[in-house]
Amino acid sequence: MIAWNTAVLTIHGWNFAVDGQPVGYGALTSIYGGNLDEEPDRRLTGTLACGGPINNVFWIADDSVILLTPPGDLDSDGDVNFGDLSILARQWRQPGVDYPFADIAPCVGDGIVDFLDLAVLCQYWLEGVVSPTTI
Ligand SMILES: [Ca+2]
Ligand SMILES: [Ca+2]
Repeated sequence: MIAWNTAVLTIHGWNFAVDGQPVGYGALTSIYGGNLDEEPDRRLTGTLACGGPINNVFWIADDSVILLTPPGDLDSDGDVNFGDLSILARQWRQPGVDYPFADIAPCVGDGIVDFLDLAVLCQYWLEGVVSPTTI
């Protein structure tokens, strides 16, 4: 993965680690704040929201951000709270065609926002709310 300029890449999942060090939910940013030539390669591991592994070298530079968020973080702000519940409620019993997309369960969606989707929010409720980190 390469992120630079002002790019924002959001990854929903859990058990994230950078270079083998466990990290919480939050923003991965450039170490030196410069261009890609100045940044070391780093490795991101973890589990994606749909259960698949992530194990990738990444480079990040400038003001770009890789945001690590829990499943159910519908507004991609790094946590699961009332903002996400509000989005889900507005799409309740609908196909979840609005953005942000609330049809998150089963894994790739099933065409309806219902209790399966609500269950994901409940499972990760308040994850990321306390002390989001910049790594
Ligand atoms: Ca959120
Ligand atoms: Ca669904």
